[in-house]
Amino acid sequence: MTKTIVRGACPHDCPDTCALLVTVEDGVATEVKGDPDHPTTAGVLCTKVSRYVERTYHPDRLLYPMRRVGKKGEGKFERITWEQALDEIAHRLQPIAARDPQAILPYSYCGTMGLVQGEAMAMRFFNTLGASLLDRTVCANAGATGYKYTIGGSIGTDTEQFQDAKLVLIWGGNPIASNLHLWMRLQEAKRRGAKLIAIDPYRSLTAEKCHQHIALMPGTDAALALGMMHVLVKENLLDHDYIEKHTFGFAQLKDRVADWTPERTAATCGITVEEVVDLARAYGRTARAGEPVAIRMNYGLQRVHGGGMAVRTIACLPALVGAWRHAAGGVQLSTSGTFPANKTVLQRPDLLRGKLPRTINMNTIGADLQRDASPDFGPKIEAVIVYNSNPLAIAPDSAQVQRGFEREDLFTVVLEHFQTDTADYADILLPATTQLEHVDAHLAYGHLYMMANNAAIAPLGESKPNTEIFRLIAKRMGMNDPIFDETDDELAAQAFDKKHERAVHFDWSSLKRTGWQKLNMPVAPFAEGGFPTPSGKCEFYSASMQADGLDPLPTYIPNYESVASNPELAEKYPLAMISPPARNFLNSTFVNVQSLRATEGEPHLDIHPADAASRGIADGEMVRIFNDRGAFVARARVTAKARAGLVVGLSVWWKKLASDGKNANEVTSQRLTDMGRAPTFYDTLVQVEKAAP
Ligand SMILES: Nc1nc2c(c(=O)[nH]1)N[C@H]1C(S)=C(S)[C@@H](COP(=O)(O)OP(=O)(O)OC[C@H]3O[C@@H](n4cnc5c(=O)[nH]c(N)nc54)[C@H](O)[C@@H]3O)O[C@H]1N2
Ligand SMILES: Nc1nc2c(c(=O)[nH]1)N[C@H]1C(S)=C(S)[C@@H](COP(=O)(O)OP(=O)(O)OC[C@H]3O[C@@H](n4cnc5c(=O)[nH]c(N)nc54)[C@H](O)[C@@H]3O)O[C@H]1N2
Ligand code: SF4
Ligand SMILES: [Mo]
Repeated sequence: MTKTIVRGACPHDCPDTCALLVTVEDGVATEVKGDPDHPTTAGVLCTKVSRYVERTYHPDRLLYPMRRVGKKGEGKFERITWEQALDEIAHRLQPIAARDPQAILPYSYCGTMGLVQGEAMAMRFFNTLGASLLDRTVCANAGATGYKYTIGGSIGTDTEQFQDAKLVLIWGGNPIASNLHLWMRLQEAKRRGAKLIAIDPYRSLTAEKCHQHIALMPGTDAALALGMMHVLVKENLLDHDYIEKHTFGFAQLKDRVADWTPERTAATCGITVEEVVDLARAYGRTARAGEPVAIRMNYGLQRVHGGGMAVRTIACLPALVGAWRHAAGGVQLSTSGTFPANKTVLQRPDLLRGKLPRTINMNTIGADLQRDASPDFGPKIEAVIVYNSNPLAIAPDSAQVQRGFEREDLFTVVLEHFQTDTADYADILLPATTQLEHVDAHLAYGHLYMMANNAAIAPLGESKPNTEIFRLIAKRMGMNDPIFDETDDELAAQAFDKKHERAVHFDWSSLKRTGWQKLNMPVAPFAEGGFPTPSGKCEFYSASMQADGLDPLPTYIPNYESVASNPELAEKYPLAMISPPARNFLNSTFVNVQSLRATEGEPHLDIHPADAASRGIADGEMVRIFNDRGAFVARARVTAKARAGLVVGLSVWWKKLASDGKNANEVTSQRLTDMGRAPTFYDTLVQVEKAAP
């Protein structure tokens, strides 16, 4: 028997990007473990990826190319050869491309975060074709845009420093479920005497374990930050020296927060005046005492109308109290902007040769698939190629998405590991390799290590890496440019820009051996200012925002669906619904892994005892959650974890594995955020009633 250990990287859309050690015995992967030597992984994996072997050898893995034989959505397929699959794809795409290649749309997101298996070969193909561009904004773009206005880029406090913070605000994040390795640091901080405060409408697994939990209404975070600033100014809990040297627009900010009294703030957020004042004092006084105060802001708070503005506003707080002076102070939203990833070299936008195809926003796919050709929209979408994503489950306003994919005249190709909800709508379904079967290079959005993934085992069945599938389609369509001959290792070797000071030491062959290598980065990025904004300062006032038609100062933007902005709607649908990630799923990935689904059980809806009582709903009963867009059923958990006025449906379930064939996205909307063209999953009003038996 031969037994080897292969170094890998977790490919999932998770900030932690763990370093993996894969045990391979006689060509079969038998165990996936976390690398004990990698500083953030520290030998620990989440429950999901601990089951990666189960997922990889799952009896339902797609192993052969398939052609649809049933109706769209029915899920009936017949096996075909790769030759037949490629011929059919080329045969269907070529005439469309000849008329107008913009009628062809890629639809992809972060099923894998790999720089190679993500968009490298795929975008070379779509750029050569001149296909529609996809705005890949389903997740983080409101927050990233807001953060950029204030700080200048996705750069923040290093995860490896958080254990030394004395106060940590966990703001719109649930690290026990979605950022486990930061939680491990926060546990250490707690042992060293730090106070942890969760700011979250829901008593999440994390909020339960913090010293304090402030349960504000969804979408009111900017108001809370403005109220905090009001108290910081009034009680002079400020670092005037830092403000003077490293910030821009303090005088205007001071005016702006003047009328954000604790009373107004508390009323807006649905919390108490004491909670506002005490939070500001804890933050300001800890900082004044010379101790590090850190904020872990996460994406949960930016999936609402004013999500970008909320992040931009919260990002002002550390500079006001001088928190950036400490390595363990400041704020982290994402570290992805620290990486000099070479996306232009990998994806080759120059292949568009000066053309600028129209852009389709992935959040409005439901509506856009149903649009006819028009001067402002461009051609009707005639073909979609889906990879690394499951839009039927994850995109908002699911009934519309389904209607779009049902179109008989739409040609759909899906590259997948499994027959997902989306795969059921494919005309041609192609088997893709998993992370154990292909090579990739990774950045992270929760730490500062460049990561390598080696192939541990041979591809199962006839599955192929995304790269290889796009190489083959490109060639079958007559694209002979040598850029389609580059191997995955050649692509990975170009993943980071060696000319950039942070990555001068990047070398693919050594990275493959060691698995991970830290970027060159100062330990406290903004201790001496140096913000990558236009002014070089932390921008309380942003001229760029003004130029972009936004309020240049922090402000509060109410949810689209709230009493404040739409009282009539709120009367009909009085409950705010959020659908954040379940611990044992990763978006819709892993829902079909039996052991993980068994832990989650079935779709639940957490509802406050008062809201349940007034509807005659008892714990454990099936309920129907609905609004004008649609409805789905779930089993009620009557619990004060959901604050009054809020219901929570942990997500993202595969629809076909739910009793009614639906999930939470039946009720979410296609409206976009204030900035960043991002979705508003958590800006949703619903009504709940007992389900008909
Ligand atoms: N186990 C697991 N881990 C994951 C994922 C997963 O699906 N499962 N998904 C991954 C991905 S793609 C992402 S983007 C991240 C997301 O991870 P996070 O950024 O942590 O985001 P969410 O889980 O969306 O929300 C976190 C918390 O925000 C709260 N929240 C919702 N609305 C608001 C609000 O308006 N204000 C405030 N303050 N809080 C609010 C929710 O109740 C939830 O507890 O996690 C990644 N990690
Ligand atoms: N209601 C609600 N909806 C949400 C969210 C929410 O909190 N609530 N969260 C949103 C967020 S933050 C995000 S990021 C999106 C995530 O949406 P998606 O990025 O679509 O994520 P997944 O649902 O995990 O689907 C990824 C698919 O890619 C496949 N895949 C993985 N690796 C590969 C590969 O190498 N090749 C190929 N071809 N396929 C592969 C997996 O099998 C999986 O089916 O969902 C969003 N939708
Ligand atoms: S999903 Fe996140 S926590 Fe789990 S192994 Fe991957 S990177 Fe680590
Ligand atoms: Mo995400």
